[in-house]
Amino acid sequence: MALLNILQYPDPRLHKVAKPVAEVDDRIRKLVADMAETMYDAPGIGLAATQVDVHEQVIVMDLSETRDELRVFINPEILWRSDEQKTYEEGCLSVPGVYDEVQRAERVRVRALDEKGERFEIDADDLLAVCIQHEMDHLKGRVFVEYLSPLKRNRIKQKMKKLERQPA
Ligand code: QAP
Ligand code: CO
Repeated sequence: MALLNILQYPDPRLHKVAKPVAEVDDRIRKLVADMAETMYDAPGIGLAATQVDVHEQVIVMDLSETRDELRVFINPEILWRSDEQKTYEEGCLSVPGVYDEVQRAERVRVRALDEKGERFEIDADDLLAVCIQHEMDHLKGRVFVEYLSPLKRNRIKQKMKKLERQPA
């Protein structure tokens, strides 16, 4: 296992579009293991491959208090989204220290492959629905701050540039 480097906004590589995984093989399972280690170390609740500069459709997530319920989504597709929207205060490992409200579908039905390559479907609500939509956005090259006003986004860019000059 290995810790991976997490790209920091506004890195242009965060806007690359991820390709579907052709085969869930040992290479992908190693990526999943390394992404999980990176997410737990951060610590975070979700991480998309795009954030570690791998442009393939892989997401890891763990919303449990005990940090022992890893969820893996490979080639995820949204089959259905509710008309009802919900606002949630989101953050992102690629935009540390920044939290703001984003409006998304309250519930979604998702189809994906797990780390064995087996297809599954889930109905997600609450934080799971928010997190899946946030992470699937990463695979399309979209970061949550792009839903905020241009004024807020520019302030965040300036803040991130300052942080870059003074690394923790
Ligand atoms: C995405 O985000 C998410 O700013 C996952 O300093 C977040 O794991 C989906 C983190 C909220 C839905 C709701 C953020 C860690 C972790 C920070 C994360 C930070 C340290 C964010
Ligand atoms: Co994120």
